[in-house]
Amino acid sequence: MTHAIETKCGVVALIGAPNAGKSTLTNAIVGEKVSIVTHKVQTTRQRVTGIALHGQTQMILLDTPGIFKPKVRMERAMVEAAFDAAKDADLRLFILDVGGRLDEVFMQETLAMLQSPFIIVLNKIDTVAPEKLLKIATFFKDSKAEKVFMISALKNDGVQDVIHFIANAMPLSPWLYPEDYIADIPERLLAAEITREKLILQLHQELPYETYVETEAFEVFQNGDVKISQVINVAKEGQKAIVLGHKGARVKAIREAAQKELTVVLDRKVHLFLHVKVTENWQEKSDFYHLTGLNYKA
Ligand SMILES: Nc1nc2c(ncn2[C@@H]2O[C@H](COP(=O)(O)OP(=O)(O)OP(=O)(O)O)[C@@H](O)[C@H]2O)c(=O)[nH]1
Ligand SMILES: [Mg+2]
Repeated sequence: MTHAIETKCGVVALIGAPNAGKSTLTNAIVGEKVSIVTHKVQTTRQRVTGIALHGQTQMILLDTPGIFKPKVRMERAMVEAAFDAAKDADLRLFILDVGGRLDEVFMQETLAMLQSPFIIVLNKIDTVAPEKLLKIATFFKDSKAEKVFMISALKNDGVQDVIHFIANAMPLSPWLYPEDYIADIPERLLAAEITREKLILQLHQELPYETYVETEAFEVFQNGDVKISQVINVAKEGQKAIVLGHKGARVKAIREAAQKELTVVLDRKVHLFLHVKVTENWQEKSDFYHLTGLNYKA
């Protein structure tokens, strides 16, 4: 008699404050970059699905926008997307930046909202002294967490232990994605995200939050090359000048960096075209929400 090998598969939500390192950890678990990362808060705006295999277990990772007190529509939609992901998951990872200011009220409130089972992941341990780490770990001593991990997602320190724990916690199930899948994101949205990452990295003001990138055309030519046309929407005329830069130098640098990465990610020659457009109040327009899968009515 033959036995089929039992496969496991489940959904894991990564939750935490903005900039805690959720996307960095998602990428570290997947082993490839599937979610954009920058030093600025609110980089991730919508749910991003990364997929990783560990032995016979497929782990579907939901990277989410940070949890914070939302003020405007887009922020409400982002926070809602994070909590929705947590609700659907088989396991939750609550990720904290141990190097940052530790807001006890925030931690308590988030813990109170998180359903079980969840684990706590203390990230960026490369930035603090062991005494501070111990103090933080003590804070979670009586929480309902299954376990507290101390890692550096950036330096890939401790990540294997987290992967191991997640894989063990997944339920018996067929895999939901083919074996070689590492992400579930439409190519147009992925392309827009990559450009947005380069945009944030090039701009130093508050401006990144006032922009959104939209892929208008994604054409594959006979020879396999792809032409991608995108619009960088900004909220005001003055912001357009900032994105363009002196004689268009900044948008050129953004274009070159994004094109280079897209060529690698899509594994084909990419011709990227960027247009900067003023779209007043884009955060109040429903198109943006439909494109990114956020709830306009949040
Ligand atoms: N030193 C150090 N930096 C880290 C570590 N993990 C992430 N970072 C950095 O922290 C910053 C934020 O990382 P992200 O992964 O974008 O954080 P996030 O939680 O996804 O942020 P949002 O999407 O804005 O909510 C980036 O500059 C990362 O390089 C770590 O273990 N150590
Ligand atoms: Mg992120």
